[in-house]
Amino acid sequence: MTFIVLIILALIVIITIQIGRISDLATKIRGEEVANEQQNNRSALGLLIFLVVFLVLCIGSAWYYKDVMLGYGPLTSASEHGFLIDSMFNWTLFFTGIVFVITHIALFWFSYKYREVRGRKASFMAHDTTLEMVWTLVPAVVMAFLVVRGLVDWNKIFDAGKNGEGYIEIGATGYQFAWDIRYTGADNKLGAKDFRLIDPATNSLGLDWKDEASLDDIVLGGSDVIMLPVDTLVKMRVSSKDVLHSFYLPHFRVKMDAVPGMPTYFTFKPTKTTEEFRQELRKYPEWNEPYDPSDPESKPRWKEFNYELACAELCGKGHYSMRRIVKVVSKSEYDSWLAGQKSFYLKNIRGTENDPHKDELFPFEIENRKKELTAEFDAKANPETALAAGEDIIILKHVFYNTGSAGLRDLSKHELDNVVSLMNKYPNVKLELRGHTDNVGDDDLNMKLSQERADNVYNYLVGKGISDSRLSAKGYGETMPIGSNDTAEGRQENRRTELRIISK
Ligand SMILES: [Cu+2]
Repeated sequence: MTFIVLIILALIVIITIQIGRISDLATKIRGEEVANEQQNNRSALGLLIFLVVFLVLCIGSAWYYKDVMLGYGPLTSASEHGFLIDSMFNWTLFFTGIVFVITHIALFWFSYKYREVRGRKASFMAHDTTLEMVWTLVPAVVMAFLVVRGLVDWNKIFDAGKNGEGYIEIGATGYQFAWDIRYTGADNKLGAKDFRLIDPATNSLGLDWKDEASLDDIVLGGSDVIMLPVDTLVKMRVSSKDVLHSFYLPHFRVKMDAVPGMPTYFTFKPTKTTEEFRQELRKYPEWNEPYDPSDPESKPRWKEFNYELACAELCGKGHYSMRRIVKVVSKSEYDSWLAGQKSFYLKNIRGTENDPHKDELFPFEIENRKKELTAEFDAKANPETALAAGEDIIILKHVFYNTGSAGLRDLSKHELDNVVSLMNKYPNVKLELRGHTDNVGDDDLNMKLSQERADNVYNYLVGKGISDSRLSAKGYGETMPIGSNDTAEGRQENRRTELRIISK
């Protein structure tokens, strides 16, 4: 193939050289002036033909490809402000289009009209005020129109939400090569973050767990679809952790640079759900072609359409992998999706050594634990239900002791107070309080520790008015493990306090 192209090129060069020689000879035969004039005429005509072909191709190709350009055909804007931006582009295209056509016609027409003709001389003009006025004022007016129009639209876009209209906030942090997408959770507030808190393994965003607003923030997994509610203003807070990225949602006409150290934002309101946009695409024949051209049986393209997020900055070799799918759904679908998400903190940080709140319980945790314990107690203390062996035991998950001692920590009182009220609810229930340890340390000391811990629970309950005839306390040391003593988790399971229902 390359060989053939080379031969063709060589032939073209040879032919050009030969034509040059022939015209040299012809010039000598006919005389230089006549030959020059003929050459000028041919060149001028050639330029005219080029002009016509060029303009027809430009306009024709723009028309041919209009359906794949944003703002035309099926790719109308899917956000409220997108129409402003599209109309700005159209105005700009309108003016620059006029200039484009006029300048090209003038350029080539002048080349034709003022080609060298024997006996014709150029006229000389020193100055023309009218001409100066026209070519200064017309562009000035057009530029002023475009700039003012752009400013007005820009302010409209960035004023969104300032009139008190509610909005949801979403954080997008770019890094090589992905986005961390963060939702606010129920408080509609993104928690504080600090680059000094960034830990690639446990806290890639550097969220500050001491800020209460961080605790319910939801961070999407790397391949999760970004969900947005339709007809709701979204304030997108954009930042970067390493190099420049650009947060680009082409269908919503949103594009904002992600700059390290400089948080930026953008507000926009999606107006069409993904499904509605697909239905619009469906009307176009090219969107009914198979999604996979090699498989005519594959779904039509419109069914496979998705809004997408792209990084619009060439940020490195994995740049392409920053693409994410964006899905716009109804408000109710969005709300139920959001309600099903667990916050990053509760999923990954709560109770670990990175948790600054590990010595406290949150009100919702106290509430949830109360419900859980009550449900278990209700089921097991019901005189009607027969309990099989082992089923008569309830583990007190929220009873905590000081390390290595039997002293009850304050946090335990929530759980124990619940036990008090449940015992009052079921006056016939009698309980054995059982203490257990793991196998670390001396057997006898473990036995003693577990007995003291059970005694302390006993004393607390009696102190709250439960009759001592309904309670007994016994330490079992390390004799009844429920998990493996070989792992930290197993040992944690084994260190526990239980209730056993003796009678009911
Ligand atoms: Cu990027």
